[in-house]
Amino acid sequence: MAEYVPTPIKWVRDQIERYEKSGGTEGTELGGRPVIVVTHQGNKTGAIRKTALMRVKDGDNYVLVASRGGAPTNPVWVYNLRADADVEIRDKTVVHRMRVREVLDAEERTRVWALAVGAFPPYEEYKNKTSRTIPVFVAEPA
Ligand code: F42
Repeated sequence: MAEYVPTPIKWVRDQIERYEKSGGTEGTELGGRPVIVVTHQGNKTGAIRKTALMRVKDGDNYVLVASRGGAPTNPVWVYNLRADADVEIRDKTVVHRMRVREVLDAEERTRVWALAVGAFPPYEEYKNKTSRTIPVFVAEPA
């Protein structure tokens, strides 16, 4: 069984820990907006990794936005999802087994990006902060 290796970013690690330890009843927001926890597999270490993301719903699906605050480089969880599409998404007290796929179609990207900005307006600022194309994934029930 692979081992869970937490992120070195303390505030994120702490939020994920609070979220999960409370069974999804605490630590479920950022700035008053809902957050999800994505569990995925390290593509280099095979370790279990967890990432907190803003909750963006698209029907039964979730939209995962690799914004990393508009940083010039992708968050490395992108490479994990590209390598292994099987993830778990904790949305408060419910954990869903899901499969992710990267959004590469321009029309779909426009549609889901609008959903993302609706859920978390700062995504638009982040997009304008970097020349990087922010990777976007859709997670669908497995
Ligand atoms: N980040 C976003 O990009 N979008 C969001 O909507 C978002 C919301 C959010 C809400 C609450 C919160 O607490 C954090 C939030 N974050 C959001 C931050 C997010 O949770 C991540 O911290 C951020 O996106 C950076 O992700 P990252 O995967 O780049 O994290 C780094 C710092 C990290 O954990 N690095 C590890 C390390 O040891 O340095 C390695 C992690 C890893 O997956 N390693 C892989 C492996 O094999 O184990 C290899 C990866 C590779 O290099 O290929």
